[in-house]
Amino acid sequence: MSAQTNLQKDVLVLNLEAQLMEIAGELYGKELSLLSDSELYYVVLLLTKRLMKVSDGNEGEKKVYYISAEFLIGKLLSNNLLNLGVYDKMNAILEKYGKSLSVLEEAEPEPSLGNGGLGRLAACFLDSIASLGLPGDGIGLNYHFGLFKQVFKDRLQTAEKNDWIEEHSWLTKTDVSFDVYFGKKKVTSRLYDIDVAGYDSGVNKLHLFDIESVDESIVEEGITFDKEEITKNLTLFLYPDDSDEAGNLLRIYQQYFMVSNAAQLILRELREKKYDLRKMYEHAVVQINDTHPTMIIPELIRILVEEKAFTMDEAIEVVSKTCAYTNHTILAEALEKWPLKYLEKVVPQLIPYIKELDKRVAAKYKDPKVQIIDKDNRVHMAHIDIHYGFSVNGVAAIHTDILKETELNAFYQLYPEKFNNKTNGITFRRWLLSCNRELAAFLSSTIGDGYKKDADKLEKLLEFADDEEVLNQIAEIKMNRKKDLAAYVEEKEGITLNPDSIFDIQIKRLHEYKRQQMNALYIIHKYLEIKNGKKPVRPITFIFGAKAAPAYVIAQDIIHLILVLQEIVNNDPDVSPYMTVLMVENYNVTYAEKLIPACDISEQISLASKEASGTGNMKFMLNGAVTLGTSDGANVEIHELVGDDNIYIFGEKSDTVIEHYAKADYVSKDYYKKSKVIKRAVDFIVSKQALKVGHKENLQRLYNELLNKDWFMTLLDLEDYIKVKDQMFADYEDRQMWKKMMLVNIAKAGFFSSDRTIAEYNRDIWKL
Ligand code: 26Q
Repeated sequence: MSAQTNLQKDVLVLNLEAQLMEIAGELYGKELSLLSDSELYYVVLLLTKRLMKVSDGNEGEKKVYYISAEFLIGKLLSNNLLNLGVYDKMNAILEKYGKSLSVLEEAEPEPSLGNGGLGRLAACFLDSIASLGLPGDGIGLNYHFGLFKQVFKDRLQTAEKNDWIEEHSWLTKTDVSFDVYFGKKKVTSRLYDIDVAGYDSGVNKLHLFDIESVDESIVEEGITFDKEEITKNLTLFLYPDDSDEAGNLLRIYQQYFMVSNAAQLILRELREKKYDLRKMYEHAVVQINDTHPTMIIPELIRILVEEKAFTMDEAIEVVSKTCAYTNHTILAEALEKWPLKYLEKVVPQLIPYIKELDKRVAAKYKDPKVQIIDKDNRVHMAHIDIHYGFSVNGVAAIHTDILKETELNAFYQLYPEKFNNKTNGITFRRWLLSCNRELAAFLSSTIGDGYKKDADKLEKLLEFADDEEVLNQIAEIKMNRKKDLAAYVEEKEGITLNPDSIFDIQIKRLHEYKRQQMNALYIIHKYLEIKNGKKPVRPITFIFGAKAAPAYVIAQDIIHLILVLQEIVNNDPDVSPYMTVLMVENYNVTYAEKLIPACDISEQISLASKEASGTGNMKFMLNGAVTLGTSDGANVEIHELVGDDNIYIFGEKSDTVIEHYAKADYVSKDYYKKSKVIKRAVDFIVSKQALKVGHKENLQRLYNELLNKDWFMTLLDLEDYIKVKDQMFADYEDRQMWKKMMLVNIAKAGFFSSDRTIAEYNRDIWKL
């Protein structure tokens, strides 16, 4: 039965207003018109949950389980109503009471169940899996305080807990509960589900496991808590501090808790459907999102051997045919290598299996690069995935090529057939239809509604590339979003933005390889130019949003520098008419939905070879921003699609960068000495003027890092960056040309729909 012919749902939809009244009565004993915004939000939330409950699921003979430590789902109200096809109807009802969905959204807390790209990708994938009508559920953890909330104090980042779970929420407590053993220590889990509504399609589930004995009260100041008390702290935070042993152990506890529950849930579903476990791979496929869920492999093998009477050979074969691995990074430090002794402490029951997997590899292959347990007794989690899974994929074409040719070359030699590329994508429901309703409506009126189900149809827009009317409309919509953002920022940050200025935006996790510091050095350069009388024709607004891992010292220093620049620039009467700097506090999905539609220039400036894909770059182009980027990750594919005339590419290419690393011949000081412009910008970091506003310790450390190490080669690309960025600001004044670039970027964004990505996963890997 398709979603359209579901009678129960149709009846509910026909009676939305009566249902709202009924729930308002049950919950608050009040009429709708008397409810506060947050009360009304809960009423609409409960009705939306009811709608999803009576909707059909996506059924089939085979199902994908997308296991991930992160699902950065964002607020759900608008998105669920949109996907259920009742957004406009609900909004019209609310308007009768002087309310609207955008007002209620303000009352919704954002679940912060992810760090960044990897977690947001998992959320886009769930949306697309459901929207394509595929049977597939997500499995992860229900972190009570998720990722920390960022608060700036004295121009430094501090961390607080994000208390996102309220009495009424999208979580539904289920009666599913499993025993999970850490050696002999038993804990009990509890499953909470969040419904995932497909767009004009069935409903899937996001399964989030929690521990019954969790205790929120053990959190003290900020995000500190007793790391030893596993039964109380296991599901409190997402990836807490990894700077000490207890933090690392906790991460392993979380990972095993996640996969033990996942394995039990999967086996239980297979049993309920009376499938033959020996043919498990015909009914289940497990997608392992980075190495965080890797222990699912030895765990499934262990259960099959110890509880289902499989031989070791049989268990390994069946599990290997079931599991597939996605790699999201080539940064060595981000590839998990757990000391064997940590695993022995947390999950002694897995050790014989991990050793067996290692022994089989060692017997077959002598190359030390492909061993599971290395000579220092560290367990390489990715190596388990590659040897004992049937698919290994990278997340953008250049990334997969680098994996094959460099980082994982030894494995590619062994298993060329396992390697494949799946260029990332984004859900257009959230990143266009929902966050930029005016643009979506304009596109519909120009090229029809077809693009909503088939993103490639956006290309029809190219027919209007010289239509002045269309170009002006697109520019006007951009201006409207800039005004919206300015109003939001005024209220949240108390800073005034000029919508007539150019909005240049870099939003992503803070990491040296992403090179926010290079953008900061440009800002210093521009500031000093203006001080010397070289005023830009149009003011520029530089916007950042980024959280840094609490233990990542240099990343904290970069945030400090940007906040120092914000203070200096915005308060300098010679300069502030021409430029503004803003680092928004607590950047998250909600903020992204307001920043992205308002952006003119999308900063994608990672050191070539280091950004696996990037997905923000796709969201920006879809909303008509022009990319300023290096030849890295998905920028390469954006460049191929839009052509040289519609993107600004600068900096060294990945081969050159990889060669610098191989030869260890990059010396940042050489670049500093050679260029007056670079020297002047870098020196400003420790100038009297900067030290008056900032802290010597942070600024000096960052200065030293840039001069003496600069591992991610900021100074290598700085001059080219300045040149190309200045060119971009000049080109912005050719309004006709710029508007056309906006149009081409929107028209070519169809390839980056996660519906395309998921269709490829299904075609090549899952075969549902
Ligand atoms: C692992 C072990 C110990 C501590 C932390 C971690 C850890 C946590 C989170 C490692 C990696 C992450 C997140 C990685 C991530 O977000 N990667 C991004 O994935 C996106 C989706 O594929 C890509 O677009 C980005 O290029 C990539 O950086």
